[in-house]
Amino acid sequence: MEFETVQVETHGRVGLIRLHRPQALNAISVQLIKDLSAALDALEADRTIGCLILTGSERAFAAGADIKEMQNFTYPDTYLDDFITSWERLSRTRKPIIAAVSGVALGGGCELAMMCDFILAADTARFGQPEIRLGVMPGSGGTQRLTRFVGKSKAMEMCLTGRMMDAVEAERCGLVSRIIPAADLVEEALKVAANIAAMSLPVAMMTKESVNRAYETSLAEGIRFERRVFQSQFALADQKEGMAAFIAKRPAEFNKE
Ligand code: DAK
Repeated sequence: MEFETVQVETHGRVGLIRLHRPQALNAISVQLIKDLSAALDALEADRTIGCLILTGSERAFAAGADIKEMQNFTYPDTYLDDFITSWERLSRTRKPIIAAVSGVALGGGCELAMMCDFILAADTARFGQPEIRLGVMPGSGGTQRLTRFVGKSKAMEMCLTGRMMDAVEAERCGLVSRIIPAADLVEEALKVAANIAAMSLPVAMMTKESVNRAYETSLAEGIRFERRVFQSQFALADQKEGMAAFIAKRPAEFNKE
């Protein structure tokens, strides 16, 4: 798979997408969103891929939307073009996807990371929503997702001042799941992703869907959804395999088609 602004590698059942605009700290251009969406489409269509990773370079996950490209956008450009919708492709990813963040994840970069299922952060990671300093506010979920991750007080402070938080603060407030030494970040993300990819793919996807329901519905509706999906899993060969393997004291072999 060849793209202008992202690189795609597969490692067994793991698909790794690396944002790649080194000259601009991976600033997110219209082309980058197109390439990212196409890479996601391809990896999601491939049944041998069970988990995805989105990462950047050591210096930058992504320094935000491309300010040089955005500077002269007009209101009709942003409203009539597919600017907003195309960014949402990442949040519609059905397979599990991990953000592996090293260096800066700012503005749209922080928003992309938050669209993933969880964030593994290098000890060098820095997160922020600095859009207000450019005379705009977060436009791709920053005010909504950051608030759900870290609560109103910290989200409000981050969005109103544009200050960055480091990896330790990000872990403390629940934005990232774990901090990893920068040199080991991708290797550790690959291990975590391989572990997830070895699970039953439909069960992993249903689990993701169910956790996400917690953000979108009442507790009673969410519990009902979870129960129905859980019940449906008894129709899967992977449920028979997982439980038989436990009883036989052997590793389970999921995803046999
Ligand atoms: N856009 C374009 N170029 C960027 C960039 C960006 N966001 N960030 C960095 N660069 C470029 C720099 O211009 C510089 O290019 P040259 O001058 O070498 O040509 C190169 O990358 C290296 O950057 P620096 O020289 O500045 O490097 P430093 O280490 O000194 O500083 C920094 C690193 C990350 C602190 C700094 O570059 C910085 O503050 N960058 C801007 C961060 C920022 O403000 N990000 C928020 C952007 S606004 C939307 C969805 C989302 C959004 C909007 C709409 N819709 C769906 C409608 C999102 C908006 C944003 O993200």
